[in-house]
Amino acid sequence: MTAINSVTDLTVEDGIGVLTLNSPPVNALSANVRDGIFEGIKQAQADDAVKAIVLICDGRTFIAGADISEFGGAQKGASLFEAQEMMENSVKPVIAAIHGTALGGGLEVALVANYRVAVPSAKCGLPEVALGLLPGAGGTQRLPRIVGAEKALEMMTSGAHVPAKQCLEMGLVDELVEEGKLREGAIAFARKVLAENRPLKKVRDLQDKMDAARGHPEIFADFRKANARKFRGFLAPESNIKCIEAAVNLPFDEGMAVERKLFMELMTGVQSAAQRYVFFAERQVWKVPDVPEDTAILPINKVGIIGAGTMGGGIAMNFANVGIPVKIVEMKQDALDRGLGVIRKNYENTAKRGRLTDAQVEERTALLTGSLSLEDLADCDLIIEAVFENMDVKKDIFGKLDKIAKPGAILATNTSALNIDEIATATTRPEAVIGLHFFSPANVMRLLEVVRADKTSKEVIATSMKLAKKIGKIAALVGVCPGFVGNRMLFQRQNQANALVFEGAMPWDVDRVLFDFGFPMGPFAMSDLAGLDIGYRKEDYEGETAKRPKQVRDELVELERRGQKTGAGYYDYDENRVAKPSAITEKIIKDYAAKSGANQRDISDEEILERTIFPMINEGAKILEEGKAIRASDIDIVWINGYGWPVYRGGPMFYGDTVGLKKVVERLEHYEKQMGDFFKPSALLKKLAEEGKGFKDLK
Ligand code: 3H9
Repeated sequence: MTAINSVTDLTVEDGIGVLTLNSPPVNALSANVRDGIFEGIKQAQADDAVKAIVLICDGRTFIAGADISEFGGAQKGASLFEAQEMMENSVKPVIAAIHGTALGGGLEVALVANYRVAVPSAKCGLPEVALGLLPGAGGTQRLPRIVGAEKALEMMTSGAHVPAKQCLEMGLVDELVEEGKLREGAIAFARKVLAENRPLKKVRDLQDKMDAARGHPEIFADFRKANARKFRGFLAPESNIKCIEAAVNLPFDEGMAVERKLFMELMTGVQSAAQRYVFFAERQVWKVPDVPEDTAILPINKVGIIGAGTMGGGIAMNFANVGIPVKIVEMKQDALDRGLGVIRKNYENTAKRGRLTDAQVEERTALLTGSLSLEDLADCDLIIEAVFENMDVKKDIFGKLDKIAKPGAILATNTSALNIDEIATATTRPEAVIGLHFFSPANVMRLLEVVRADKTSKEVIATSMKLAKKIGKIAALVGVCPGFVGNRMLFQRQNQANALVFEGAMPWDVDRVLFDFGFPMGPFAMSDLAGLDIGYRKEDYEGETAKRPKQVRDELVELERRGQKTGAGYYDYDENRVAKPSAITEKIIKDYAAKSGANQRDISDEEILERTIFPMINEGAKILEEGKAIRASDIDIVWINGYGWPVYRGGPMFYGDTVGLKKVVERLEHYEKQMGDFFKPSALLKKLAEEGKGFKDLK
């Protein structure tokens, strides 16, 4: 064995040179790996004992792409292009041997080999689009030459990790070899190439599929049209499409020039910076500084859920989906039957769309059992309370659970607003109490706020985070405060959305500005979707129990404008649920403002954006000051995964840094002067702004 460098070695086995890369965790194309490929292939070619070369990786995966953490830094060692050229121009056949994932630059390396073999569990993909990029090492020109324009469009704009069997069918992989025997299989394949005297096939020379697509611009027009909604706001999908068009219409080298130009545009742009930041934020969020990786994890083999409503049912599905039995407790048989019925319907609907088999529907529903007695939760390892938001009711339940639950069980609440420290006082084991704040629909939404109370134990935190990962959520650990992280910041936005309407903007103006910013919908459209009567109580604003004045929303509900479900809310809806601005709503707002003495005026889009978004950034800073979130990027994860914040803007804290905290503070102070304390910048925000820093500089 010859060591090429610290991460690469070359062994020669009976005529086959095996070049092995070993750069944990994912063999990303750092300088050492690029050098290793360049030098290794060069040496293998110079070695007369080597007749063919196998490129293989140690560890969990083939090359998972360029080293994202190196982006933007000075280039050291061989460039990726130099390493690729060395492979593509090799005078001896090169075979890439793939296990784990060949992604991005990793697949682009495999694409300059003459042949590719893979184990059945391997996957290949060009996921650059998810980083706001396009494959910048020839992937946009080589992939379509193998799989054709249509499949390349799908793969590159979705970033999908395509299973090896499908890769074989598409010709992306030449042969599958036995699982666990990649090295032997790849060597045997190399021998076959030599024995059969197969040509030194170069993907760049394949032209048939490009010729077939040329003269069919409708392939691209149709694809753009079909995906317009999905791609809205993102720059990278369109650039990926343009590169595939170039592959079809231009000679290889000219296509490469188009790829380079568009890659550099994306790479230096703010969207890709945001999406790369989110990539690392999603991995960072799992790390809890004071809860070490080796903290004991409690076994969770059975889950109990209290409440079979929409929330309880959705939560239950998460566990059944991964094979964990769930017992659901309700107070009344009909509510229990209804809840279990809704879950079954949900599964059946998924099966109808082909995403579950009938057998899976049966397996999952069989894991769910109902009960009318809390005592039946005695053998559960985790119990999640998901009843309505009332402190007395919750404390009563936790007091009872304390007596019923087995020692070591985790007692969780799904509250979105109540003080979990107070709930924990109802038990004699506050260390077992934690918040698991799921977002509706709980079986769909990716976010889970794991809420740590004062006395929650490290084991309970570590177990909750691990379990979140198991059920496919992305979990952010947050502290107890009103609304926790997500809703606390939402209150700020909602406050200003309502204020703006009071001052002269219409709901559709506010919604349009936030939609154009990149949210899937604005706050008023969202209210119409959820139902304006959620939490509505006439006694809150009328009679002796009144605790606030009557608002626009109350008037709308009184007129039976309860949102989409009644065909009208803030908006009017046609039979296809298409929203139109409503003259009735406008009149209610104008009358309300006149009665309250509001001086309505024209409000610019810029003001709408600043007044809805900047107070959120300010609140995020307060959350950090108070230690209710571990890092600014955790807050961004909450907003991207729980509230539809556009990922290409990186989350509210990243956006604050993009705008510049100096400007954010200036604008907040401007509004503070006009409208008071609501806009007062937090001490942390002011300090960072004064020092010319951003949230990214916080340690
Ligand atoms: C590209 O290739 C551009 C080229 O077209 C052109 C250039 C000219 N770089 O996800 P995990 C780290 S763009 C640096 O938890 P898993 C990750 O941060 C790239 N670091 O593991 C984590 O670190 P830590 C296109 C990376 O088993 C650790 O590895 N490629 C990279 O759940 C483990 O990661 C991609 O977009 C990287 N490329 O999943 C693929 N990848 O432990 C990105 C990972 O300190 N990667 N790390 O937190 C993935 O999708 C997943 O990591 C993978 C493994 C599926 C490979």
